[in-house]
Amino acid sequence: MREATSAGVADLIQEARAVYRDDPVAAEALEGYARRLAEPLRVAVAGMVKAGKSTLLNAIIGEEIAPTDTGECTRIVTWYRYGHSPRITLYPLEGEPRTLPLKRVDGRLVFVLGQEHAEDVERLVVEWPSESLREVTLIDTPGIASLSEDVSARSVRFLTPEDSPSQADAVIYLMRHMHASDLRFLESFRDTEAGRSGTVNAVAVLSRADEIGAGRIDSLLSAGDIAERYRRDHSLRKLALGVVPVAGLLAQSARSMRQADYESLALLAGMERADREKLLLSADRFLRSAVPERLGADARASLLERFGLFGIRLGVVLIRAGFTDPTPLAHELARRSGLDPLLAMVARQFHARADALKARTALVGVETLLRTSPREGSGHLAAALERLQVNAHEFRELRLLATLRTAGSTLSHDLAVEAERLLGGAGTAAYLRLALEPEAPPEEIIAKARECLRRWRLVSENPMTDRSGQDVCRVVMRSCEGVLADCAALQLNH
Ligand SMILES: Nc1nc2c(ncn2[C@@H]2O[C@H](COP(=O)(O)OP(=O)(O)OP(=O)(O)O)[C@@H](O)[C@H]2O)c(=O)[nH]1
Ligand SMILES: [Mg+2]
Repeated sequence: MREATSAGVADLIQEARAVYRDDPVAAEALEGYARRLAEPLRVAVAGMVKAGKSTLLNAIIGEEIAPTDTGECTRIVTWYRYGHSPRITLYPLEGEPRTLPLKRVDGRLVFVLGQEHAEDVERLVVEWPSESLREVTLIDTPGIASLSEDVSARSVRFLTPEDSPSQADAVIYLMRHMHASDLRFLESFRDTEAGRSGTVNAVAVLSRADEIGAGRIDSLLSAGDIAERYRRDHSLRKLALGVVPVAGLLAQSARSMRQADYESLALLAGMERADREKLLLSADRFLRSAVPERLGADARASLLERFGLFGIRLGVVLIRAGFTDPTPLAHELARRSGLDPLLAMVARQFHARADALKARTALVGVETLLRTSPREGSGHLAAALERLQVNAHEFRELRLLATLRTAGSTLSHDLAVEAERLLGGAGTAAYLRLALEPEAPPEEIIAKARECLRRWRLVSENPMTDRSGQDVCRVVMRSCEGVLADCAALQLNH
């Protein structure tokens, strides 16, 4: 993002603070937007009840700190942000925030709410010294469409409030199958950002992917096929920037694998194949069987809870294929869980655009304020807001990407696909825009960017290209020029 845009948005907020200085509610909101600009990007993890949100969040952070049981805490919006030392703060709906004790049971963090009921808590904030939280604040949300309407409403209010921008800049949305209610939620998340800043800001996860083929060893392949189908699905394509299958439980447990897990898996790997297959036919059979003798009831239950039948089967296959040390085995299990492609997508789509996404949230905030409490003398604010929205190239890219995905374009299919890529639809790095290898040297980047620029100029000058097509060409050409300008600046700096 160009610094001028960031600075422009910060200035706009300052001006708005002067206009609204006698309105404490507006002033506080504006102060919040200004703070948000300087903080890490906020990414919420959302989805239906038991979609696997908290488990996936643990996998991303690399520690088991989000509760995944059925306790009160799963009903509270919980923020995980970077802090030098661990700390949990409870913000009640009424009264002062208070620090909760740090308690671990069996390696897991436990929130001790004391007298408080989930309904009376506005949010929990967990500060944690995890590297993965330096760039992004993750927010765990209670299940949408849960049996309790109140719990569901909390998430919806938090993510898609009616008269302010969403508390989250972007969403990782989990679904086990695609339901109408998933699409409805994604639609309303997109629509909170609607109006002139309309963009698509969610990535979708086909969650609990290991359960898709009833835990068979090829489950993740089937999940991959389904995700591919969803990716092409017309209604979802408009609402999510991509779909990836992830076995969150496997990812979480692999990242925190213990010696005891490894020993249990090794015992199973040592059994006769036919016996083992019979044993692993169902969770019930696995828990109740007397073989292998040395695998006690507690160890069985723990292994099943932590890895699921699929994870156990995969672990055994891998040990038999030569992964005979816990560390390489854990890495391989994590690799196969599908977590890395999700992290890469989040990095490409969210981290790389963090400044633009945060600036956009702030603009939506100021715009809403001007609409809901108009003021005498705020004309210059409205004009500055409009200038930023129309002229900042980052916002034009985001808007056009959304338009191409929702309304489509009059361009040929191939050109539309290339336009999406050049606008940063697959990520904003130059090599991604230009479909080059990550290590492409600057000369290659420059040559390809010039070639694209030439081609798109020809398209724009072609009499067959109509007005809306020309609009696309203009923004795409500007994106190509942006890549060239960045290369030139880099070379100057060397
Ligand atoms: N097999 C399998 N089970 C999973 C996976 N992810 C989560 N689970 C299990 O599903 C149950 C719910 O997981 P959570 O992570 O708490 O789901 P959630 O979406 O946070 O649930 P709520 O917050 O209560 O809506 C737990 O028993 C998890 O162990 C997965 O990838 N595979
Ligand atoms: Mg949860």
